[in-house]
Amino acid sequence: MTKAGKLTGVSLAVALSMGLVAGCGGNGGNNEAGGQQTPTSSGTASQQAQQTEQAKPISLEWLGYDSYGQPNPNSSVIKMVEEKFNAKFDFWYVDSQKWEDNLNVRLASGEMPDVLKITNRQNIPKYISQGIISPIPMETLEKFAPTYVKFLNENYPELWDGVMYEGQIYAIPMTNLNGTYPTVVIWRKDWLDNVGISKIPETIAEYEEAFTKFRNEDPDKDGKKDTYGLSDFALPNILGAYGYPGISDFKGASKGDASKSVQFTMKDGNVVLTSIQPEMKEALTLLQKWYKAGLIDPEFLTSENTTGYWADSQAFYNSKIGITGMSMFYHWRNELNPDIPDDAGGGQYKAFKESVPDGEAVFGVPAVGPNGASGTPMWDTASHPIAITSKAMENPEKLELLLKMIEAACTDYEYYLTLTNGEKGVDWTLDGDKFVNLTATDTLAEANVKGKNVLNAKVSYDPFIKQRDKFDYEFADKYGKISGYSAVFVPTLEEFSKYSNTLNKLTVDAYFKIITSDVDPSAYFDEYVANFRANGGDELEKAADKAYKEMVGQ
Ligand SMILES: [Ca+2]
Repeated sequence: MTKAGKLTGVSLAVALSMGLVAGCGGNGGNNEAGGQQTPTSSGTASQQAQQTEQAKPISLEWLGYDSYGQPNPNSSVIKMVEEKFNAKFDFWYVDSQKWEDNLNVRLASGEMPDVLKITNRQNIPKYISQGIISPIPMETLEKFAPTYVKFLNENYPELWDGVMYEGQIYAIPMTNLNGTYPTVVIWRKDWLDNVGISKIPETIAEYEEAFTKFRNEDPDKDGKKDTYGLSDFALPNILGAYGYPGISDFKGASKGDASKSVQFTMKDGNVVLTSIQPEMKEALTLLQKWYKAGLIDPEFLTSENTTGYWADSQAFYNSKIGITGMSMFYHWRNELNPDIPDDAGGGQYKAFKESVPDGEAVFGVPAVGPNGASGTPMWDTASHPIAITSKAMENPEKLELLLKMIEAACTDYEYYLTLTNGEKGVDWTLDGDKFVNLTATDTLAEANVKGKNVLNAKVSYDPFIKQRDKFDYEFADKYGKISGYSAVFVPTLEEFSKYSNTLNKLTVDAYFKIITSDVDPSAYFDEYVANFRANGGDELEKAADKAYKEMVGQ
């Protein structure tokens, strides 16, 4: 049905554009006349009716963006897209601070946009059961957005999982380039020099040697034994030398954020919980040894971030520890951008240099463990996917239009820049190859009003981003391409809300206890695992495996 309709539309459009309609009144007019009788005698009138019908723009009720401000329908960006695609946009605005609540009210009253951003992928099954979103056939995606599909398949294949239900695709994945760079490893290079280590440590043995010297050989040369190797920000890196880090953020987990310790990974084709894997026993055994040897700052219990922005490490700024991490390449960017006046590097690098002007902070790599494992935790590589609603699916041209817009956003650089950065010559310009942002100070709301970041449907196409923000991503590619661990996406589970707080607490208590006391790591870890399983861990793991397999259609 839909296919036949679509083909008719296409062939008519082709006929019109070639000026072939005249003379084929009885032939081409049959489907498009909206069921009305078209007398053959009034050929000219029916041609005009057809042309008007054909020229009528496809309208889209649009909520395919992060709505910080209400887009001005007369802005040049919106007008440009409307002309390019013969489209008419009707913008929904949902306060981004109250997105879920405000959107639910409108959906519940029977209203529905055509294009819908899915802020929380966990909502997909709910939207399906409410009849709000419809499956998108892969063949349609490949037909109208081939470049985008190829880009996903080659760079973000994992993202299809999060938009599926019972094996069908319900939204178009959107990507987060920064999430592809694992959290960083930052060393005090001047300390390494001072203790006679010329190579940035790479293996667990090399890490241990550096930490031992940092503790015992006065790397800051003040004559006092007042330095340590590491604190909490480097712990996931050390766990990662053995396997998926059972806690990805010790501060967050100990403050009760269960998502920092209750995570899933795949083992032998099954979804498993990370913190109870036997590799963690080995890692914790090592950390206990390091703690006893004084290599770990005892204040790791309350975190090296004692105040301010979460990525700040006061212990590192104050020359108490020789390694930090947990944050992104741009936080610690230590090369200055010649195009930014008075550039001082990334925010955390700047803070460090203000505290220790002669200190040297450099990028390292995650420790490689005895079996070759290594990696730091990664942020999500997914951004909010974009769905088409069941209302929009009544007219196949709407999905087609959405996909053509997505395809254009990853095949035409200047078009992409217009969608994300505004009007050429007004909001941005190109100086040779160099992108120059003329309205970088726009707030998110101001940007939306101008039509920036509204009609790209959240597409963020890596090759274009790297072309636009060349300095940043050349830097990122030089230092940030290290190994990392990213969690498997699992749909909403009742068991997660039911058990995750208890499980997080058990994990935090056990990990801290093993590191800081002289319990037998092996026996204590086994006891923890048994406790964890008995207190909902087992049930959660089984539910997660089942939900994952249901989602991908296994
Ligand atoms: Ca000292």
